[in-house]
Amino acid sequence: MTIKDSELILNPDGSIYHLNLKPEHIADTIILVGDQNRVEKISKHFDAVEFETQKREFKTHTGIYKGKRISVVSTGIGPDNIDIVLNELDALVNIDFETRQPKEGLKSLDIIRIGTSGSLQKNIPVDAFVLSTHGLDVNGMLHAYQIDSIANPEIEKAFIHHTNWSLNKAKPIVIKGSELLERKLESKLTYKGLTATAGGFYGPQGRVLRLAVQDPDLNDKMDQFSYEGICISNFEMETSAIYGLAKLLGHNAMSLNAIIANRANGTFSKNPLAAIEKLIIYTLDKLVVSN
Ligand code: R1P
Repeated sequence: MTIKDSELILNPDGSIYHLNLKPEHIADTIILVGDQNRVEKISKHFDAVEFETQKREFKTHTGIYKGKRISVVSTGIGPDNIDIVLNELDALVNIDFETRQPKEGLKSLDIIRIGTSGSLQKNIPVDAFVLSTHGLDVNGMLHAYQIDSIANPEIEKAFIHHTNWSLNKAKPIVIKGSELLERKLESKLTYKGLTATAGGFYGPQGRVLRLAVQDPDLNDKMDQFSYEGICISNFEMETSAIYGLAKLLGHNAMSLNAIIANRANGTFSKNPLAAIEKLIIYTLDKLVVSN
């Protein structure tokens, strides 16, 4: 089946619509960051940067770190942007742009998010690193896809029951990250847990400025939720969307977040930039260790 011009949109130079990339521009290992200014904070550690581009919030640097080819791509904020980034990265490796058809023998990318996040647990302090064993999707973007094969109905049911989840909101979905990448990236420095992914920063994550939220107790209930020893470690805006689309498309994904706020005790990191820098160096060095 040929994919129509309106569905797979290419720029006049043959690059993909939003990311502005051609297939040869990306490595098989991709680091995703939210903030476009974080891209050079990673690529400054590279031995060499071979390619750079930016369109809107989507900035890419591809280069070599200690002999390994890596691309760093900024996603901007939120699950809607992840829909664009994951679909376009997959198209770059798994769709032939000439014939506009999926390639035979699909390629799997390693996709690692280096993000910032708020902890929901008192015992996960600011400046800690969290590795997300699962994404807990509470934003709904993934419901546009056929997701039965990636869902975890038992944990989802337990979460819906525990929080008395409103039927007016998107049904929560739990998606597991890549066990392969989890083993590669974990250490005694990484706290582990379920990472909740919201579709907004304020109300959707229970922050009240001037507007009342639908369930003011939701963060406390999330903090107390536990399923067979798995707790909800943190709240951010990308992980579950990355895990869901990566799994559906056949890629490996893992999310690491520097905790810059502790929502349970109301504290904020004194030096968030230093916490992120530490996580960047930690992740780069873990990625180049051979298994
Ligand atoms: C909100 O301020 C943004 O910061 C977090 C959230 O997930 C959201 O994208 O991550 P990044 O620092 O990676 O963007």
